Amino acid sequence: LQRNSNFAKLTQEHVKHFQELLGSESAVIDGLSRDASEDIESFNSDWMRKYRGQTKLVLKPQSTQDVSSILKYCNEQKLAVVPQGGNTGLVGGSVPVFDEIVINLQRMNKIRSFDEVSGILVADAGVILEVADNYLAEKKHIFPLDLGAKGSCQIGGNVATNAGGLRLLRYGSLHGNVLGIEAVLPDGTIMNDLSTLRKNNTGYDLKQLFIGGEGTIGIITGISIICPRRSEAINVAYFGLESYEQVQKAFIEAKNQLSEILSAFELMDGRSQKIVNTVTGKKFPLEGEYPFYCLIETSGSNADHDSEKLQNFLEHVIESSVVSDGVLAENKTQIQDLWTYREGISECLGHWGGVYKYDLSLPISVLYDLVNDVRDRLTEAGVVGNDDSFPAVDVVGYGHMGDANLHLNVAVRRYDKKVEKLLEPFVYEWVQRHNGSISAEHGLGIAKKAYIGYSRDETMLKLMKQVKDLYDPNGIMNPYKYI
Ligand code: FAD
Ligand code: 2HG
Ligand code: ZN
Repeated sequence: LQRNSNFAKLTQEHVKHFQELLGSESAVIDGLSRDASEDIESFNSDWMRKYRGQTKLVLKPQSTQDVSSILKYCNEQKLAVVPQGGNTGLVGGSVPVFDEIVINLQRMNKIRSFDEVSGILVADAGVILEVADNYLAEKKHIFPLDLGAKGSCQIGGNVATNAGGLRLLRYGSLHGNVLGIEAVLPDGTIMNDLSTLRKNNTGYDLKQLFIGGEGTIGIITGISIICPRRSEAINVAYFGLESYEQVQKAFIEAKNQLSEILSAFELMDGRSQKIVNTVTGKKFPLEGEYPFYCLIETSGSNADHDSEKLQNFLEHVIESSVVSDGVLAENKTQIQDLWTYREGISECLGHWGGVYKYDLSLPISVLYDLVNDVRDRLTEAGVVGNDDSFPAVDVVGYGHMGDANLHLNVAVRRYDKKVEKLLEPFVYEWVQRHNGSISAEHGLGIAKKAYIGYSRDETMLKLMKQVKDLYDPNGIMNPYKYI
């Protein structure tokens, strides 16, 4: 990959312009004049520390108008930019590849309005997901998205990646929940589609292009989103199972018996739980060890009714030998503790140095076969094992079972060409053969750029390129990424 020479290189004059434009000097993290390389490092490298750019400038606009002025100037000057939220993305989309200017939304962090009757929240894109959810909790509502990175990711970043997360099976995707978007196009045009209408059939629904667009056609500055009532009663159960067959049976039973109160059905294989146990030193929630575990959450309005339902469900699945053992959280602390066994996996996997990550949609019946096939493949090739001489530590599978979304992760001690060659294109071909998607919820960024063809045909790619060219004719918006 080479730097596109059509893009201008940052000069003192540009920096001076931005300093004047944004007022306070602090809006510019590192101009050419100051050596603040330490400061800038965290904006240049991603959460996994896998991708690293070399920007010399981070801009932190405080208003939609700021974003508009910045982009207008960048477009005129042919300065390439990268929109950045909480920088928790897992496909290298939020950091520069070369010297693109980072436009970080962290200062655009105001809740604009909340309507208690409709449950519609309007907020700046830079509001941190957990902050938005805490605000909504006070109003007895819930943000219809939750994920492990909630303490750092921003709602604008969530929308830009069309994040799925832990409760999609209950609340649905952002494509349905986001009602409006305010975004700035590369030429500085403000697209005000910040509708708070639930229904609005007036032509093309252009905001959908920004949902999951990964910052390639504009910068989202505000969103309006419909938020459900927060459930009074939350219950969590964690259980161990002997096979993936049993996991599928448990899922059918959960839908059958817990139906409208089911809010999460998550899958963790035994190896992923072993890794959480090894890295954190936390003891397993259950006595014995099992090849598979599931975490079920229910959210409803009647605590007694819900616990009874869950209790009955657990008794039933244990009696019918679908589930081997299970535990029910008895209070908030235990609920949170059980969730750490699921939410903590990602971070723990990074413990040895690196991770090859695959975020896949697959038909549920074959979902775990891929993990077995990949593990066999790496084992046969002699690259996975317990001591330092092996590049790979383990192959694990976990994910959002309720959405048929598998996270296949290969934890490694070092990134290794041999391991990489064994994994790719093998994984992508496997997914294509089973009519899956190479990205269920993380997006493509730079990590999956070369593989989009496994999930989209030539016609689709051509149409996407046409959209990109229409919105961003100079190509300044998050270049070198998937499009
Ligand atoms: P960033 O990482 O900053 O950016 C992501 C992409 O969006 C980039 O391409 C960037 O250019 C673009 N972007 C960011 N803000 C804007 C904006 N305002 N306008 C236009 N483009 C923008 N993802 C899931 O889907 N489900 C999960 O369960 C999940 N769990 C995670 C758990 C952990 C521990 C971690 C580290 C990540 C997880 N992720 C998950 C991935 C990540 O958190 C999400 O993709 C999240 O939505 C990214 O938000 P962000 O603000 O950090 O965006
Ligand atoms: C999750 O569900 C996230 O925990 C992260 O989507 C998955 O790290 C991963 O591969
Ligand atoms: Zn996930």
